[in-house]
Amino acid sequence: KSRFLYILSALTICAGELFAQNPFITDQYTADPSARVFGDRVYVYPSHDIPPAPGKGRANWFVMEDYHVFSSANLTDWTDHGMIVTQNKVPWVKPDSYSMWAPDCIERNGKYYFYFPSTSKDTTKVKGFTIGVAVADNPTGPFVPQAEPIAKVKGIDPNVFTDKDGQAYLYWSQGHIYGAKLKNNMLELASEPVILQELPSKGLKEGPYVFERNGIYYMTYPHVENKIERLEYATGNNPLGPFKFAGVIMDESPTGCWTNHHSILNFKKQWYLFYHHNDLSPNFDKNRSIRMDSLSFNNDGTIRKVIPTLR
Ligand code: FUB
Repeated sequence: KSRFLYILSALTICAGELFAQNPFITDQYTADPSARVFGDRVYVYPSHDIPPAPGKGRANWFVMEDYHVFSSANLTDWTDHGMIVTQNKVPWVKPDSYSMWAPDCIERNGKYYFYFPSTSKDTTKVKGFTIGVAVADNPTGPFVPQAEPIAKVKGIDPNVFTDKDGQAYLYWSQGHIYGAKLKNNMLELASEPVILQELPSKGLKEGPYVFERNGIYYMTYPHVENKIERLEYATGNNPLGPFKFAGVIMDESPTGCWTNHHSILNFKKQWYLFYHHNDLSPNFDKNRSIRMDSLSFNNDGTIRKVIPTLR
């Protein structure tokens, strides 16, 4: 009997190695995955971490020059469609700032709107990070960046949610999470930015990602209380809240990657959590890799905690 159990456990380990999918992009560093279903494929728009090098950005920090988009019809075989936006081709971005942080992309009326944060070269207009848009006719581009960033937005981590009535909302973070309505052109705010109320008040909150399921609006976000980010969520009846804290989606990294940043989507009747970890760079957590795991809900709409498939 013990020999049988030994063989069974060896086979299980081999099968795990054979079918292990995480991280699912391994030829470059990727982070902050924004996953979307367009047509019958999943498209992932991540940040693109590059290894630190003299003359490139700030030492020991995030170094991010451009964005790629990846797609898959089966969540196993991924195509890299190449670079879609790069810092020095965006008119408003400070050249060589290497600060092309977490993006998002959404479709409206057959056009694809790619939102990305970076530092502005015109500090008389905005100091630090702001958010711009690049527009394309296809999910893989070519994306044409707007000449100016979105007015009245200061911060990082854009996320766009379109409600059932067609109203689109832009969310972003700057210590807290902000939200505002977008105009139909998807390029300008249609309301004054507000800080979303009743999320936990202590600690950094960033990386908002909003979705709706069965009439419940889920505001999901990484939250730092003790140095490392934990994915949490809050729920409400309205896209701009108020939201009430509802639980933890994923605990802090047990191996110390201090950021996590995610998106949640439904593809072929299964929910998935996309997130990141520093699997391919265990000694430097600013070179991260994107991962995914399935996610499920309890009958009352609460989210079951996702245990990452870390090796
Ligand atoms: O990737 C750079 C920053 O790290 C993102 O904007 C944050 O959400 C964190 O993941």
